[in-house]
Amino acid sequence: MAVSSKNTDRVIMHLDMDAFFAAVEQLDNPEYRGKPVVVGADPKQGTGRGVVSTASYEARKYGIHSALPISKAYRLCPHAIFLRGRMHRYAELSHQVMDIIKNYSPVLEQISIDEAFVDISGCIRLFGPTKNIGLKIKEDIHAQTGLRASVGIAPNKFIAKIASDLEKPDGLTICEKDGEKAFLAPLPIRKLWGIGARTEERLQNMGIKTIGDIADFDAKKLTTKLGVWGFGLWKLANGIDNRKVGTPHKRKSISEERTFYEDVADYNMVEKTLFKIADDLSRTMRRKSLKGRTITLKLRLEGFETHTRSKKLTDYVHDADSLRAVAVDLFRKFPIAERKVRLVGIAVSQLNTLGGEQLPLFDNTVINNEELEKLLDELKQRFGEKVVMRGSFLKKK
Ligand code: TTP
Ligand code: MG
Repeated sequence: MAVSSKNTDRVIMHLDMDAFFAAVEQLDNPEYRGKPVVVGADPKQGTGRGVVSTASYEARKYGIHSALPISKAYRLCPHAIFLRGRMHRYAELSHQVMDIIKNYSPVLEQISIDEAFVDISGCIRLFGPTKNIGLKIKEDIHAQTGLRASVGIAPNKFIAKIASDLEKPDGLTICEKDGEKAFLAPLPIRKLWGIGARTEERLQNMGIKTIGDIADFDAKKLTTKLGVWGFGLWKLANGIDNRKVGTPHKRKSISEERTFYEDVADYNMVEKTLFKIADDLSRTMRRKSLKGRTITLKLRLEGFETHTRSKKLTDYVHDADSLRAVAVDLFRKFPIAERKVRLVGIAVSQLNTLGGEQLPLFDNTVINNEELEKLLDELKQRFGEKVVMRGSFLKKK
């Protein structure tokens, strides 16, 4: 199979902050430095529910990592410092970091709170060879925020992302142009996007262990075995990826959920929690300028039995009232048979971006409901949760 595309002459950087939430806690609380810090749910002496958001590198030595049940983290290292997390502060530092990077190149695509791709092709003349740029950005971030980042620089996004992870923490890994295949070849296949344990096993059964093995495999055969996806993998393994920085990755859904401290039989409480989730989710969606048409209720019952129920609407929505109404309706219709609830969540899919339009703050005499909600969000963001409340919240039931 012939390869039609080659990497263009671009230099892409991927930057990922080290142990981000935990590092911020160690920054703000010097007494936590050098110690195992775990940010996540309350461990409650080992009986807590929920999961680890992240762990400092000191805590990772005990086997603690993101998404691990918090009770397990507690068993692995009971003397760790367990913290709930302060999203506002993390968001603040995230903005600061992104602003520092923008001094080097405006072509920046932030992909999570602590991660971004940056096209630095244009700044090589100004700042010298790629290694210097990487070092300078890392140093700037450290000098201005006190935090450490790991950086990967490569001819494309795919390799830059792999590279930033290779020497974490405080890493700087560079893959030069025309060195793509050699760079990737020795790496294990699980470093490729989308390869989970099952595909890994399947590929290993075909004698494929490294990315180099995929690159050398017959592309046609791989496509026959794995479908179109196989060809995509083969291209990546050969170091080919022409996605531009700034191409928004299309998010499929957005969701929010809560685990109860104890399974609850009080369905009123479940509905109240759905209200709170709808509020938070609506706020996040408005901040990201997203609307969606399918609303899904997620329900986990005692014994870990998980169900979802969805409703497709005729309009795209993101207002809290719609999310609440649909979620509660789906919940009321669910044949729950007096079982207790462990977790509830709401997801919104079939998303549509609103083109990031700006809210005209006070220059608009007529403010509709949607604009009002956005305005309240802005005020809350600036002055804190409790500064404003909608009239309907104050009404007694
Ligand atoms: P990551 O960059 O995946 O992790 P990290 O920065 O903590 O550590 P690393 O040095 O390996 O990059 O995620 C960034 C932040 O996002 C992380 O600090 C906490 C949050 N997060 C969660 O809340 N839950 C998760 O499952 C993950 C993976 C991250
Ligand atoms: Mg990180």
